[in-house]
Amino acid sequence: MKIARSSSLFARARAVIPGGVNSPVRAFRSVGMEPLFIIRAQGSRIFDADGNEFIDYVGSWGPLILGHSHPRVVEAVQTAAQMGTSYGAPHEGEVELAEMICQAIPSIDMVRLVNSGTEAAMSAVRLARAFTRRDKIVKFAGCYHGHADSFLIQAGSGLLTGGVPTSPGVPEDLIANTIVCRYNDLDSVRTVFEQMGTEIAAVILEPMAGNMGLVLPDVEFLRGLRQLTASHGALLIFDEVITGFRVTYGGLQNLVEIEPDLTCLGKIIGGGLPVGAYGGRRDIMKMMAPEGPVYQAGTLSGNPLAVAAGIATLKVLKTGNIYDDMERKTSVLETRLRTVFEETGLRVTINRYGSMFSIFFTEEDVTDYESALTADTGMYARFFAGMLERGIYLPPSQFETCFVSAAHEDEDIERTAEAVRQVVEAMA
Ligand code: KE4
Repeated sequence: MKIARSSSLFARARAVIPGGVNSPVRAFRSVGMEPLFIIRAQGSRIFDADGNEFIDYVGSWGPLILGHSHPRVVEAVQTAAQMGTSYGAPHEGEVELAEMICQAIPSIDMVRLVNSGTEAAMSAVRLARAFTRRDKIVKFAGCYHGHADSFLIQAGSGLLTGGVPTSPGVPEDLIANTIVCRYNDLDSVRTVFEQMGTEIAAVILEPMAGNMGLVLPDVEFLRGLRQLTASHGALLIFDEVITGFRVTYGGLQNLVEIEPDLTCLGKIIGGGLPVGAYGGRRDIMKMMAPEGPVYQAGTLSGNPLAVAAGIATLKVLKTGNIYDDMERKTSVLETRLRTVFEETGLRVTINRYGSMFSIFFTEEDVTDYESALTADTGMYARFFAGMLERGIYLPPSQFETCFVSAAHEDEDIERTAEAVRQVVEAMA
């Protein structure tokens, strides 16, 4: 595979950008390769600087549920740009997107738009601390809520990928206010509440974890968290930055019928442009400035172009049977993958939900951080490289989630399954 252009671009990038990337997981370090520089993307395909074409299962880490350059999204952004790129003042689009989010997710009475999932999660935690007048938060090993200081403790995604789950630079007293429990282990949380329940402002989690690779929740775990937080006066925050509008037109919370107090959103609601959001109970959200005393702000929050892309994306998702079609295609892929691995004798664990899936190179069931860590990242790196050679672009990390988009055709699924067979046979 030709990589000369990407390689020279990467050399240029490393001279002026730390690690040559603007987000660590893009650096391909854990798969032992240099990253490919992408020049364009269309539907299920991405194209790199050396003319290589790939079927894309990263989808910009989740936002591109419709596939790349969806005509309705491109048109919406072009039209918005003709009227200006940013006003720094209210405009109708941000009201329309807020209304669409509130209509889709019953637990959200009010919502504030921001520019990233990180901003959404850090603002939700600040609000929870203000509302409860408590300082401690509970998170779960392997979950990732963006890079605000409070979350960079035993976090997933790029921290797990890079082998540094707790980042330097986070003050000890802040770490003391973040308690880390075990995902899908309600007893680990019950113990913490027994010891310090009156000090806990909130429990924050991905209701379906996508940053250890895909880890599905035990619904009783989720229900238990709802009861525990309610009975101790703590808030429950669902970080649905990945799952929001991915698993249904709304959140995972719609499907499990659990109402958190606050929800974080991002990715899909921006349609590939920078949008995050946090929202929830009116009595809580009213504490946010300028209505209340809790401060959060953003020059480009609710930006007209980003909001236009988000509205266009949600409008397409709301019509038709996109979710059923993605479920069908991803189910076919899962079945084909299971057959290939069984026939070749390579023992892996596959977790899938809707259009999200992960292939873990371990024989263990993967239900939490500890079991995710049993995966053989060296084997994953070999698998990743083999798939890339055959035109399939997977996440460059064992601890991320693959995404099927509405633009993936049956032919893409068949080509992917065949590539897996060839790679796995070569690995055996
Ligand atoms: P951003 O600040 O990256 O927009 O969102 C942070 C975030 C919050 N919550 C969840 C559940 C998330 O998955 C994320 C970001 N996801 C990662 C990939 N799993 C972003 C990729 C990257 O860091 O480059």
